Parts: sequence; structure tokens; C-alpha cells
Amino acid sequence: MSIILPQGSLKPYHDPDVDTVVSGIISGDRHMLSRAITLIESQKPEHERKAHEILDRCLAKKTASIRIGITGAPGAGKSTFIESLGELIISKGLTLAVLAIDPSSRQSKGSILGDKARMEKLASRKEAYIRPTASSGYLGGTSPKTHEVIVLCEAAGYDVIMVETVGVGQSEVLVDTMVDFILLLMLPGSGDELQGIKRGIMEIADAVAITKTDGDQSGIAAISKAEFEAALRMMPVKHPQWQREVILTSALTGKGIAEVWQNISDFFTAMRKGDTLETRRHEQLKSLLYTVLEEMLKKEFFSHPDVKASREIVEQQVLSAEISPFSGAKKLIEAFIRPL
Ligand SMILES: Nc1nc2c(ncn2[C@@H]2O[C@H](COP(=O)(O)OP(=O)(O)OP(=O)(O)O)[C@@H](O)[C@H]2O)c(=O)[nH]1
Ligand SMILES: [Mg+2]
Repeated sequence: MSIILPQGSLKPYHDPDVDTVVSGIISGDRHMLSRAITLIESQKPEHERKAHEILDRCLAKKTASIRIGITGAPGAGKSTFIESLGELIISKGLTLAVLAIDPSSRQSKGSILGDKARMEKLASRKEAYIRPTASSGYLGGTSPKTHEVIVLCEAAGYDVIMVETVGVGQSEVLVDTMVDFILLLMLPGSGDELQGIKRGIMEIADAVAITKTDGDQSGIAAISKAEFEAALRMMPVKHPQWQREVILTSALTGKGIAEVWQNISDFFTAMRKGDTLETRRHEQLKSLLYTVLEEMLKKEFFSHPDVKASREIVEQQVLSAEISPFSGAKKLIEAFIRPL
């Protein structure tokens, strides 16, 4: 039976094949890039298979892109800052892909509507591609799949890739395995947070930008700058050839944005000397390989029918002190590798 479609209606939906998607991405077709990213983010096995075929083909395309992570607490001004820095990057004749935190999936201090309007300005530029990242099950907007999305954006020819992420636990470590340069955004007067969780993120930052230093914030901003500079001096050295700086900025007035871009450019000049960038990317790939492997093993393990069948019994045995947690874990591993 044939389907008769009324005039002007949509044609039946056909998934483009791998060749079409790959050549589309490489020729800069945003629609194909978006479709490939959707496949990457899908949990369906058939989508994953296709996504990896596309990805493996895109890996072959070597690019000289630069990868920047923009991290900071919710409401620190990341999206607004990206918009402002993004415009400067475009004015230098470069193209830009932004993997943004999906405004609908976060707990935010920033207004969702306002956020959309800001990113829309950059999104309307043909030199920029903005994609909200789906990070289901991950905090902070970054997942191991973010790396795959970066690779696709690079195959599509973008010169600069920016990843927006909230600096919380897991995501800061992950983002450090995916980008070359991490810019930490801090609000003026947030120096006291240095005692707490922010230390981890400070260690991986390659520069700190203090945001929103406009209006009546300039006095407090100068104090914060000194505090952060002192804190950075106490941190272990990340790259021996790089001195981390603290820059006062305002996305509203444009203050410090050019200085940040200069700092990033200087970083890449320093890192490109003697293959440091290449060596680091190799280390990052190795680290990602094992992160992904661990995840796959965990997933395989807990979905294994024999593990599922023995879990409850083993748990009970551990709770009733019949066996130790160590022996319990060993029993489950045996069920996994030697199914009865
Ligand atoms: N005065 C001033 N306000 C700013 C500046 N940059 C951002 N804001 C405001 O700060 C709020 C949060 O900004 P966002 O850019 O959404 O912050 P964010 O870090 O992306 O927020 P999340 O994505 O929710 O983590 C918004 O209301 C902005 O208008 C700035 O340079 N100066
Ligand atoms: Mg944001």
C-alpha cells in the first residue's frame, strides 16, 4: 500500500545514512551536525552504533582547533561572558561552536528567558553554532559524550570550541580531560569560597576572570583579584610554561574581554612550543578511554542477568554478617565472569 500525502505536507521521515551525515558535517552543514550530535546523545543502541561510525570517520579529520572550558558557579555569568567573548572571537575572523548548559535542565540563579535572549544573539551569527548539551545523569553540564560532540564540531570546521560547565565535583575533572584551556569565572567577593569546594576547580584553572565588575563592584573586585592571585600562587603548578592570571571583566561593558582573549592566545602560543599541546591531548585521550571503559563495565556488570539474580541474596548475606562486603563483591564478580 502506498501512502498518499496531501500536497504541501511533510515527506515521510528518512534517516540519512552515515555517508550523507559525514559528508554533510565536513562540508559545514549545521543540520547534519545537529543530527549527528542527537545520535551521540541517544541512549538507543542502534543510534549509538551509527553515532560511533560517524564519529570514527570524523576523527580522521585533523584540525588545529582550540578548546576552551568556561566554568563557574551557577549565575556566575558564564553564558553572558561566552556571548561577549564569542563576538570578539568572530570579529577576529574565527568560527565558534559553543556547547552550552541547557537552560531548561539546570537549577539556575540566572533567568531562563534572559539567558535565551543572550545566547540567541550569538546563535543568530552564521560564524557561531550553539548547542545545549544533554548531560543526563551528570552534574554540571559535561559528560564523557561532550568529548565526542567536540570532535564532531571540529570536523565541521569550527576554529574555537567553548564548553560551558558548572564547576561541581565530577564535571571539573571531566572537563579537564576534554579542553586545552580552562577559564574559571568567579563573582566579585567570592574569595571566601576559596576555603571550600572551589579549591579543586582552582587547581585546574588556567586563568581566572572575575565577572560583573561593573557598577559599584569595582572596589570589592580589586580585593577579590588580590585574593585569587594569592590563592593561585598556593596551587600546584599545572603547566610549567604558563603563569596563571586573574583578570577583571564585565560582559555588560566589555571590560577585560579583549584581555582574556589575549591571555588565551598567549597560552596557545606557549603550549604549541615543543608539542606540549599534542602531548596533553594524548594524555587526555588515554584518561577518557579509561573513564568510558569504567562506565561501560559498570553498565554491563549491573545489567548482567546473573548479577541481577544474585544481588539481593548477596546483600542479605552481607547485612546479616554472614559474609563480609569484600566477599560479597567477589561473589558478584564471579557471577559476572563465570555465569552458572
Ligand atoms: N552587572 C552584570 N550582570 C551580569 C554580567 N554578566 C551576567 N550578568 C547577569 O548575571 C545573571 C546570570 O548570568 P548568566 O550568564 O546566565 O550566568 P551563568 O553562569 O551562565 O548561569 P547558569 O548557566 O545558570 O549557571 C544574569 O541576570 C545576567 O544578566 C555582567 O557583566 N554584569
Ligand atoms: Mg549559563
